[in-house]
Amino acid sequence: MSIEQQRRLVTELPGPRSQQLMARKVSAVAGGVGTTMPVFAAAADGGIIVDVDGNQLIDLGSGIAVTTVGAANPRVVAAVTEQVAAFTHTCFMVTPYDGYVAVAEALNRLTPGDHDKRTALFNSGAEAVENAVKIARAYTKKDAVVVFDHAYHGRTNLTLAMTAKNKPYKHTFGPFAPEVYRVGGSYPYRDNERDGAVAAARALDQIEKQIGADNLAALVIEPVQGEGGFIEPAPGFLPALAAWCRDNGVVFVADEVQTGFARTGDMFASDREGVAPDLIVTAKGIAGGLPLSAVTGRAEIMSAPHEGGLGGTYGGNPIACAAALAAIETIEQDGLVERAREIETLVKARLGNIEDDRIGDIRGRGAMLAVELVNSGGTEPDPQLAKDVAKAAHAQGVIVLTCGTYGNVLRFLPPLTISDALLDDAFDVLAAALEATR
Ligand code: PLZ
Repeated sequence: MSIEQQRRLVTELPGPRSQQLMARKVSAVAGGVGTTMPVFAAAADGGIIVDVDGNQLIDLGSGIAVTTVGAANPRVVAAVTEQVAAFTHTCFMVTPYDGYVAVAEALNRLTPGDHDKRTALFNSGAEAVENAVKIARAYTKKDAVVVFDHAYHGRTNLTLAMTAKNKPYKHTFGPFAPEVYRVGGSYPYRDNERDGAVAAARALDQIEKQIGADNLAALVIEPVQGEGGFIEPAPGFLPALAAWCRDNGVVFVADEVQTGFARTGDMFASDREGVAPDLIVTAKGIAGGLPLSAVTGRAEIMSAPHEGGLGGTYGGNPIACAAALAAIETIEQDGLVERAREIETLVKARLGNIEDDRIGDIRGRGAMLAVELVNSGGTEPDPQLAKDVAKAAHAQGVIVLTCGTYGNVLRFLPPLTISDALLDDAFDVLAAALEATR
C-alpha cells in the first residue's frame, strides 16, 4: 500500500484547498447532492483517505460499503489498467466480451444455493433491483411486490416506491410506482420479538390479508437492512419468509447490494442462515469501486424475460467487469470473509467496553456494524447525538456515517483491508467523541 496507514491532520478540517473546492461545488453542483464531509479526496487505499490538503483520514465508510478490497487495490488497478488499454466499451448487447461472462460465472458459483443459475449485469444497485422486479413479474405473470418497514432499495422511481424513508429520499419526488406494498419486518431491538418465526408469521399474515399470494410476484428484502439502521432480523425470520415464498409461487429476492461480498462475515448475508434466494441482487462491493451490479438467480426465473428484454448501454461494462474479477479474486485469496469476522470481534469488543447508557444497541455482523443511540437509559432515538458524535469524529479525521429511519444509528463499514491499529485509533476517537457529549 503506497499510502502510509496512519491518521494525520496537517490542517483544520476542512483545509484551505477543500474549502476552495467546496465553494466551486456549491456554485457548480446541484444542491440536492449533499456530502457527509466537506473534505475532498486526493487518494485512498487500505483504511486511509488522503484529502487535497494532505490530511489522512480513517475511512469507516468505504464509500458506503463499496471499497471492500480497498480503494486502490493493486489487483483491481492492474486489471482495470489492462482492460482500459485494450478497449473501454463495445456494449455487451452489440459485441460481447469474455469479462462479462466470467463475472456471471463467478456470481453463479459464489451466490447461495447450488441450483442452476444465470446472471445479468447492470450499473447501479437500484437498476439491478428494478431488473429483479421485472424478471420476477415476467416469470410469475403477477404484479405486486412486497417490501418491509425500514427498507432501502434505491432512488429511481420504482426503487423509491420500495424504499421506506421519506426524507431525504422520497420527499417531493412522487408519485411513485404502483403495486408496491410494505409490511412490518423484524427489528428485535424495537419490536422486542427475538423469535424470527413469530415475526415472519406476523408479516406473512399481513401479506396474505392485504395482498394475497396470487397477486404477489416478489418479496424483496435486505438480509441485514442497511440504510434503515443496520437491522439484523431475528434468527428464523428470513428462512420462514423464503419457505413461504417457495410454497406460494412468490419469487424471494435478497437485496444484498450492501451486505454482499464478504461485508457481513459471510460471502453473502443470506449464507448465515442457509437461505438460497430465488434471485439475489448485488452491487457495491462487487467491483472494487467501479460501477457494476447484478441479478443472479434460478435459471428458470432468469430465463423468463424474452430475448432483448434485459439490457442497457453500459450494463456489465468491460472495465467494471475486469475490476470485479480482480475484487472477487482478492476477497477469495486474501481471506476477506475471515477478515470481516475479525473486524467484528475487534469492533464489538471496543464498543462493548464503552460505558454509556445512551448506547441502546450494538449490532451488525462482520464489517457492517452499528450502535443505536437513545436517550439515557431509555429507547427514545437520539438523532442529534448521532450527528454530534459523527461531527466530532469527522473533525478528528475519522469518517463515520449515520443511518437509520430515526437517524440515530452510527454505522461502521471499514474497508476489509484496514489495519487493526487504524481501527483502534478510530474507536479511541469515537469513544472520546461520545464521552465529550455528556
Ligand atoms: N439496495 C440495500 O444499500 C444503496 C445509498 C446511498 P445504488 N445504499 C446506499 C444513498 O444515499 O444514495 C443501496 C442499498 C441497498 C439498493 C441500493 C441502491 O444502490 O448503487 O445506490 O443504486
